[in-house]
This record gives sequence, structure tokens and C-alpha cells, in this order.
Amino acid sequence: MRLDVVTIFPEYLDPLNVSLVGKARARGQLDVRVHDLREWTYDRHNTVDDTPYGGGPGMVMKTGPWGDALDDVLADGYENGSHGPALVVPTPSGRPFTQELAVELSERPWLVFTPARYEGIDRRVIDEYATRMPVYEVSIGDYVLAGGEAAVLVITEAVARLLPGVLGNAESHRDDSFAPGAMANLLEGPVYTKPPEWRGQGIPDVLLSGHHGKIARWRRDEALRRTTRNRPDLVERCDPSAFDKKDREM
Ligand code: 6GU
Repeated sequence: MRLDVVTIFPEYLDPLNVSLVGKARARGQLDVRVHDLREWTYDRHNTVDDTPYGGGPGMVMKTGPWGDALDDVLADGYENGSHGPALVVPTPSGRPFTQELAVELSERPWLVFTPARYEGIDRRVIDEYATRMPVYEVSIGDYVLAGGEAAVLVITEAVARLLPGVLGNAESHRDDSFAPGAMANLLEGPVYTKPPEWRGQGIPDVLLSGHHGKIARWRRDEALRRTTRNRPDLVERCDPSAFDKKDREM
């Protein structure tokens, strides 16, 4: 998979060299290219923003640098054999970023991210590229960040770990919170490892029982308890037929 990021803060994306994403890059599973938007400015002050039409506070990112940058990045990708680009526009007014959307993005061969600062990018840029390729306007949550770069890090990590061969163990995402299946929409419960006693706290007996049925049952109970406490909205979305009578009495 190829990922391009166009930003006025390229160093903000340095964490893409670390950990899971960094290793995927080193192994050649991910081709990440970060570009400085100011390379596509031609005035003395490298201007990327201007005042909004209609007035109001803040600044809007200009069409010129974005259009020139995206044209060049797309041309470079095509020349290097990439195909099927999609634009990913991080914005607090986008659709919610979910595990389902992470899976959809992970199935695309090439993502081009356009994290913006200020009040966002002139709408005509997004509308024009939308005539040529899929555009995903994505929000990572109901709060406002100063810019989209942190969202690019979040989205990239969620997508990269879904790519074939990136996680050591393909079963690792089978039980993820939000993964489809019997535990769909339940959060994962608590986990434990050695030592068996720490500062007076032991391990739930069932985990030491070796009884796989009872362990699975306990994990589901804990998942439901934690989901009820932290995300009652998710419990409401659960399929009641996925639970038995004991679940509903919790
Ligand atoms: Cl993607 N960008 C910004 N600036 N703020 C956000 C966001 C994105 N998602 C949630 N808040």
C-alpha cells in the first residue's frame, strides 16, 4: 500500500518511522511519502492560507498550493506504478472513523492524506478531486484538534495493522474491540499475565482453571460489564439474540 501525506508540518509525521508502521515500511509493506505543502508555494512568504470569503474568524487554506501539490503527488504515484488513489481528508466535520472504515481503507492500494490547519481547505479542492477519485472526509472523534496531522497518525496506525503480514499473528485482530463476530460491539475485558500475585492481587481463578468454555464465558461477561459501564450506546446496538438469558440479567 502507498500512503502520501501533504502537510505544512512534515516533522509531525515522524512517528510513522516508529513501531508497527515503521516496521511495515522497513519491510516494504507500506510505502509512505510525506510532502511539505510549502514546496508548492511560489511567493516570498510561502503563503498557504488567506481570509475566508463571507468574513468570519480564522484563515482558509488556498486552492493553488493544494491543487499543485496533489497533481504532482498523484502524477508521481502513477509514474511509480500505483493505481486507484483515494483522498483522505481529516476534518472534524467528516464521517466518524470506525473500525469498519479502517477495514475499507486497508483494502485500497493508495491513500493520499490532506491534513489541514486553520479553518480547513477551500471546498473547491475537495470537490474537484471528488470528480476523479473516492474522497473520504473523516473525523476521529467529537473534539477539535488544531490540525489533521494527529488524525493521520491515528488512521494510518489503524489501517496499517490490518494489512496482510503486518501483525505477527493474523488472529490478533479476531477479538479486537469492534471486530465483527459474536462479540461484535463489545469492548475487550481485562487481561493478566505473570506473576500470579502482585501487591496482594491475584488472578481471577477461572483463568487458571484450564476450562476453555468457562474462560470464554467469563471473558464475554467481563466484556459486557465493561461495555455497559463505558459505552452503553454500544450495548444498545448489540444483537440481543447474540446473548443468552444470563447476559440480560447482568
Ligand atoms: Cl480529522 N481534524 C481536526 N482538526 N479535528 C478533529 C478531527 C480531525 N477529528 C476530530 N477532531
